[in-house]
Amino acid sequence: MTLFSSVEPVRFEGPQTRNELAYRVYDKDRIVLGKRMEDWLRFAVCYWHSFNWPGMDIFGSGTLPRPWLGIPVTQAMAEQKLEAAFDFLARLGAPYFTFHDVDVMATATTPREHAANLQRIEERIAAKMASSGVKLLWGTANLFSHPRYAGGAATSPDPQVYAWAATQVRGCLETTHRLGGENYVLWGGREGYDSLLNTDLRRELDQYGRFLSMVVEHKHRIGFKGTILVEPKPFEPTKHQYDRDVAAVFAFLQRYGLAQEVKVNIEVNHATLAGLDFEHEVAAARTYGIFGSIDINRGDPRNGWDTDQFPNNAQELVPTLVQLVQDGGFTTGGFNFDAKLRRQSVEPADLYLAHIGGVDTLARALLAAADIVTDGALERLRAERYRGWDSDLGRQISAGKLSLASLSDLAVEKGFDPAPRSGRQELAESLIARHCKY
Ligand code: XUL
Ligand code: CO
Repeated sequence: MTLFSSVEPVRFEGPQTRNELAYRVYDKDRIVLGKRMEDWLRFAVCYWHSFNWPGMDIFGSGTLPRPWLGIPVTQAMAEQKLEAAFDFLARLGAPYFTFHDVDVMATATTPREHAANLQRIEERIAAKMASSGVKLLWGTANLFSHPRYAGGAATSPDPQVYAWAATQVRGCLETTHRLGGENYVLWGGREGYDSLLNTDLRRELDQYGRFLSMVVEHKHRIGFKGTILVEPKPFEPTKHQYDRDVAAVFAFLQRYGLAQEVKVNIEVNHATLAGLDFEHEVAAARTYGIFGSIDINRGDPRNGWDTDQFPNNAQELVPTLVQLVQDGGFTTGGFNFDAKLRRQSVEPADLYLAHIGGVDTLARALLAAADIVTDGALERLRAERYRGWDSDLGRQISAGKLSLASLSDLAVEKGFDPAPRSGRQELAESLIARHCKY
């Protein structure tokens, strides 16, 4: 018996069910365009928000019953948490989970103790994974909570802090590898600055570039076949985070020769904090060839911070799901619920209700996207808009056959007078809306 045992295993019961602890749309074995729903969504429950977060905020302490939390966390507490976490994962029917090193292990004070404690819980996690069949989508090291990281981890002004970060990442990458993790994530929460006045920007970026190169070197040394992912976010906790969005990460990867080695883990609420649409970030990553995985959540449109709420608006997610369906799905990535309960959601059932709502939202968006891609009208509308590029003129420009001068000469000679044409934006928007019927 754990905190989460009071809820029966969550099953698909269809849209008519009156049971709130059932899936209405997510039917894991339902085939959508040749692939099981579970294999399209590859959803994960995150350890930190679901099992490690006690519901505190900057004005108040924890509200959620999480009896395994405390300072320090002992091995017994870490094991009690693991028991509860895997009970929840199994009852929810989650195929994957994600974790930070410090989420799962007993508190450590020295680098040696850190490695030992992680190793100790890893064996327990491995046993739980084997008996439950739950897989690891990704692991990551927490390089932002401990006071030592206040000035940054890989961008710290202190090389001993940098070495501590290396210890944590090495340990967590190796643990992720041994647990069969499909990706390894780096979110640089403290890799940025609060003031440029005390910051050597060039030095910090070079340190960070070297750190990421070491991670990639180590990945190959140990034979980890998963994907290394950087997670963009513009700010919070720092005023400016170096990995502010997909474009900034891509520029960084190119500068340090890592664009073939590292991809991105895109989070909805991070995209919106950066003033960008989530689907823009996904489109940018696909364009640059660095799309990896998704942290699914949402912000509050009237709050300017990372509220990490569970997604509940399928229509908002359809433009992203259309892209995913066009690509045939994730490769090593998945949808990780990097989302947390509100402070008043104190009952164990609330964690189930939150995830069920989120998973059904993804399933709705997937079904709508599959219909849109099958129907083809959106793709035709787009193709029609670029039709001119199939002409002789378009082909010659694309093939690089014309110089600036020859092109301008041609325009003058032919007297080009192109008339404005409809972009059909309203039609495209209506098309998305009318397919959202699940
Ligand atoms: C923080 C965030 C992290 C990363 C993992 O905003 O998204 O939880 O996903 O470190
Ligand atoms: Co995240």
